[in-house]
Amino acid sequence: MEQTYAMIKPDGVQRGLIGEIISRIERKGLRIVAMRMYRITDDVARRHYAEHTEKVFFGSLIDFITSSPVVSMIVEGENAVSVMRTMSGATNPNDAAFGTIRGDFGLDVGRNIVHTADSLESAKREIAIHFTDADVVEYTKAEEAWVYE
Ligand code: IDP
Ligand code: MG
Repeated sequence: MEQTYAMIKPDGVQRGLIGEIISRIERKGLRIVAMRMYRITDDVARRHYAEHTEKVFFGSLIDFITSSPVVSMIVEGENAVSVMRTMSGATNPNDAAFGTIRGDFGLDVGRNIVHTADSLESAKREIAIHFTDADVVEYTKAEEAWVYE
């Protein structure tokens, strides 16, 4: 089982998409093992998006991600990292396929509703930024016998 990090960004929360997004994760058969709603601090935002420090959009990205609450999750399942990336869709919602979260709900690259870790290494780094070990709940879901062969 693999763990990935996912975040419903401020626009997803403000647009009332928390339930929709969590529902898609659940319907896929993935397991949420940690979840928290909070306002991201400037320091956490800068660490989360450290790879983009030099980008022209970095300032507006930090302002946006700290502007309103987010919902952070650790999602577990087979190939969870790539499955959650596929579920999110392309970074620019205008290029994202319909059926993906960004493709179905977004129109602007700066308001693309969700963040999902792009690799196992990023997932580990991001989980460590947003959660402690005590936040993680280990359990099995009865349906998993019907999700995995
Ligand atoms: P990702 O979220 O699909 O992994 P990244 O390239 O890691 O995409 O970019 C991080 C976030 O920065 C994006 O989700 C988007 O919100 C924002 N972003 C990326 N490129 C641009 C841009 O060209 N203009 C404005 N915002 C951008
Ligand atoms: Mg990224």
